Amino acid sequence: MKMNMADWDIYCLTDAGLSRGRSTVTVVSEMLKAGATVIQYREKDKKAGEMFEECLAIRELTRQAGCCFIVNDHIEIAMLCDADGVHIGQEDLPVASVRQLIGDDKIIGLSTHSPEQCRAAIKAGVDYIGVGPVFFTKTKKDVCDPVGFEYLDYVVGNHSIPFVAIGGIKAGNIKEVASHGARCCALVSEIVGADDIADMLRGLRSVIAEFR
Ligand code: 3NM
Repeated sequence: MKMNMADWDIYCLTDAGLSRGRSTVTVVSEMLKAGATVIQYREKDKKAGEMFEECLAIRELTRQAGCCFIVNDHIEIAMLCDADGVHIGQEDLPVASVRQLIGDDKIIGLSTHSPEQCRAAIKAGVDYIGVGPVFFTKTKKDVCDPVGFEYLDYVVGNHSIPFVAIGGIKAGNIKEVASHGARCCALVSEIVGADDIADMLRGLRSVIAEFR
């Protein structure tokens, strides 16, 4: 069965390069301590074997915690570890082909950066979209310039598809993003780079809770 996306508040992502020496599984355990509702495995510099081993461990932990588990880019790893879904970008395989592989019971998320991409994503049948980058970010290579609040406001005002605001979101600006209508925000560096990951995530979740 497809996992419920309605309880997503903070969308957590892994990034070993920004985790200050902590292992990806340790980082995920800290996120789960704070009640993470969704975690995406996103590792750009690891070999498939290592990613597969980590995803198997994370699948076990997230299943025990009732947390949704999404794998970035690697459809084969998502399928092999029985993740709840995959997240893909504009230049990856077409959504219809990804759907053919993973089936109707799994979640497909797609990064979008413009109204045109939003409309195309909805037409293609994705389950949720990423909306960003809201602010400048160094975390994602080759991402377009920030879309500011203009694109976010467009999605909020015109569509009902679940979406995740992303890009440069921090403890200091998340309230502003939520006030524009985002009920789920994705943060990479602010969470994995925090001194106390669980504490940071608890604080971020409490901001979103004020808007629900
Ligand atoms: N996707 P941080 S921006 C993974 O706009 C990702 O699609 C983006 O990292 C998009 O929270 C981004 O450290 C990186 O800015 C977000």
